[in-house]
Amino acid sequence: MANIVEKYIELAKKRNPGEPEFHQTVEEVLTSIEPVLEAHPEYIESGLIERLIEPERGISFRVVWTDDNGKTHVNRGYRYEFNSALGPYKGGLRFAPNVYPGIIKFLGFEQIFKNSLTGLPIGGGKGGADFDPNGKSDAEIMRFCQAFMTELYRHIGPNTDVPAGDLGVGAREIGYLFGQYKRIVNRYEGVLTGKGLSFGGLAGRTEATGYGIVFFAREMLKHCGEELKGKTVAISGFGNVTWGTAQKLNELGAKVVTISGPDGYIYDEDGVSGDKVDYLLELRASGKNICAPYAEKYPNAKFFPGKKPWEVKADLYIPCATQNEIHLEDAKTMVANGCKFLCEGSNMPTTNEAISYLMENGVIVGPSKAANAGGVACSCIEMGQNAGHTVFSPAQVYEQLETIMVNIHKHAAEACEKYGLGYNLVAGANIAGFEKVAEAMMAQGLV
Ligand code: 2IT
Repeated sequence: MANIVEKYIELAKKRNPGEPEFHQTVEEVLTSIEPVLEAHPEYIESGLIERLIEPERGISFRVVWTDDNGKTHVNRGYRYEFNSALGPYKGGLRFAPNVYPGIIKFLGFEQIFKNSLTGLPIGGGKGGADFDPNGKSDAEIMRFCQAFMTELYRHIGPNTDVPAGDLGVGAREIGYLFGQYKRIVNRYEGVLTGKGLSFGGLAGRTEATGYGIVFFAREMLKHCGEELKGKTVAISGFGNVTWGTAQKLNELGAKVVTISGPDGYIYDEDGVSGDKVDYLLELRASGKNICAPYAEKYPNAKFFPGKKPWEVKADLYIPCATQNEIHLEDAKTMVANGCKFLCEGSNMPTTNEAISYLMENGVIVGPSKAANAGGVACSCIEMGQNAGHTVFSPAQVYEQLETIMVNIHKHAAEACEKYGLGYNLVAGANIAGFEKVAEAMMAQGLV
């Protein structure tokens, strides 16, 4: 079976040259599901894996907009509609200068299994543009979003493909994208999630990803006979996910000692709590140089320019910034510092070599596709709220979110157990996510 899996990994590399992020996730997922493929030869016979690694549809389009000085700019927009076996394509839009097909395909592929793990009826997709929102005026952001949607609208719909935010796409961008969609199609419908509360957005969606990550981490610790209370936690990033994560960690009695930005990281021995957590939102709005202003405002905090927080001694590490922020060298430092738990907040923050090293050295790893699924789960609840022409209360949302995260952990833990892999959540999440998609694909025939 190892040979067959190797063959598919090679196929993905050959068909998608120069896209290492996509190769990385295909390798991670396919290697994990080897035992399932052994138990189900019909999956191989029906070309299921070959179909799974090929997006159902990939759209690339020109986005033309003018800046405030009247200068014309041309960007490239994308939407990869990866898999619709479980429901309409669902996944965020990322606006960042490094966006190219390899990033969107990695995120879209991850999204298939993440969405499956939520237990909700959503397929996998992802999109974005190589547009840098940093330093742009509000009017420029609006014109870009309108130009982007002027092409995207024809490919999406509440029962077809429902985008949301990701890095560089927050409530403001979703608002502009929604306004343009509505203007073009002349229908008021839940075609995007992460909307503002005044026009169909879900209470709690902003903090949902971070809260979900902490619920997942709590379940990991509980499984190992430990609790979050009193634990020291090193986290990275400064955006919505970091904010929600820090908030919930504080609420559950853990101590957050780091945050990070493009300029380095902050070590705050007193804990990032109270108004310091709210201050993250202000930092986020500024978009750049996070640490220097934090250290200025809270002089007890230490600023380590150009460094990552993984050199800090902590009980639990939660990367919340972006992909591949933990490399093998970081993993070695973490193990040397006695790390026991890593819970991935951002999508694929750890390289495959780093994950292997951590697991070989007894670290429990909670993979992002399971741990950060609370965001997309709440997006699906927002779709339901819009389709039902109703409004859910924050309490209703939080209760569902917690139940979903507890179940994701349970199903991932059971899946690895079932295949004799012990408590291996990386394999368990891939297997549990895959099993449901595979069953649905088999039932729907060769499409
Ligand atoms: O990575 C993710 O799960 C997201 N950016 C959220 C996707 C969504 O559709 O809410």
